[in-house]
Amino acid sequence: MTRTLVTGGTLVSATGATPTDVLVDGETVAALLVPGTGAEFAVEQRIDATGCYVLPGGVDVHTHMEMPFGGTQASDTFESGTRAAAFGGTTTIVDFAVQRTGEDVEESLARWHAKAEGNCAVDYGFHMILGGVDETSLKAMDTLVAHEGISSFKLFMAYPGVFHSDDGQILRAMQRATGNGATIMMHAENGTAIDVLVQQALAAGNTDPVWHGLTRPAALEGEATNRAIALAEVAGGTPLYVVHVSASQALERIAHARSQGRNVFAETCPQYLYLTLEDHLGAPGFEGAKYACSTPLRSKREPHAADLWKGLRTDDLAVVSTDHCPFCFNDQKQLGVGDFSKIPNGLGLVEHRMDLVHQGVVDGNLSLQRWVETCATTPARMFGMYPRKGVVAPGSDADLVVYDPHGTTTISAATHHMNLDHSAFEGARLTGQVRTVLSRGRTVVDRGQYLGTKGHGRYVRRGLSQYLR
Ligand code: DUC
Ligand code: ZN
Ligand code: ZN
Repeated sequence: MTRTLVTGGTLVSATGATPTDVLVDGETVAALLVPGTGAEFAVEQRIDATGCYVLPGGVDVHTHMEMPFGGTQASDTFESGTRAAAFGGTTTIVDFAVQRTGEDVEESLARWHAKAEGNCAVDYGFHMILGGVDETSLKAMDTLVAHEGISSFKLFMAYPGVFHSDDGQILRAMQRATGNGATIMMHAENGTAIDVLVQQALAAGNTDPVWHGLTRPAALEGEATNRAIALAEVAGGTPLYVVHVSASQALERIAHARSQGRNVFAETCPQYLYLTLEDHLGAPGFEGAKYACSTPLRSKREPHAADLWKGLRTDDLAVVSTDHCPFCFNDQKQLGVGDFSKIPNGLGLVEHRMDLVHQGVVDGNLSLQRWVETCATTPARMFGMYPRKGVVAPGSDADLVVYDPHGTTTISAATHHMNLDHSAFEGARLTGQVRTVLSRGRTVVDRGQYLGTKGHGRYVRRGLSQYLR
């Protein structure tokens, strides 16, 4: 068992930033020490973190590794995606196992375990997508919560004919979750109305990628979010977590519910904080396809991004995840040439979330503590992994990031580690740099070198949300 002493750094947590040395024994944190007082400990490894932050490893609770979607499959495997996550300072992902209508939930989960087991560089958990809500899948929810370490289920108000659940199905799943304590994660967009707008746009000859966004208006994200909140109330106060919030209208409904004390939570993703409908999805030619994700990028003429940063400050948005769902431009995004509705939806960002949100700290949009809270501590608490994950404290898993706040990270497809032939943030120059990453005490990344191994990452059995009020 390796003992490691991390010295000279400033430990940043959700509550503060204090010069602290960290003693790691084997896979866990053994002690937090007054700087310079660790000489008595015999250690095999010393990490000099002078001038750097020391943070809990990032927790990305929304990824889709090798997910079959849009007529193809997300291009990162669990192996490549978790390695890329490690490079970016994320040491835990929670991915989505998928059950489709007619499929058995437990068999679907077993398929996802088979994809991930023995392949991951960092630890991983699963949420379950319920693509078919019926008596059998409802019963399976109880089993997954009680025995499989899965305490959150994603439902879709979008994608009719693929993942969509109608309001009755949503209500029934929420009622079940109220009974077993699970959280319902909601993709809140009115998919039925969106499908009409998509057909109308295509019939009018509007086929470019920007129409992906124009046919998914913010009002329909707001409407669906409001409906999900109402259904959760009717279902007895089911914990509701709205995923990938991009629109002010949705955030407003979430903030209102929260002001009433409801267990309504939400995440946003870096793409919605920085990229826009006009400049990215609306890029000339077919270039915009690189930015097609759902919910879509929003207009820079409206205050969505500023509202999202504000929501992160006030905790109306509790988490930043990535919705990492990468598709290569060649062959995959190009399925949508001449028909925007056939562009596989998704961006690849698992490697860059910590840096992109840190840039928000540099720009004055977020405090240092809130960076750690939204990217590590709250996601761990929200999805039942705390204090094993999300905090550097005695007994916690030794998932640590040594982060140089004065370093520079330049994002490029030429240098990133995701299995993706382009980057949504190509050329972005960010202040801050991941220097060293430990996953359960093992150094997996150091100064740009990968030192981890496939299969080091273990399945994390999760409990119920620890963020309810
Ligand atoms: N949105 C995406 O952009 N990709 C995967 C699924 C989703 O809901
Ligand atoms: Zn979604
Ligand atoms: Zn998603």
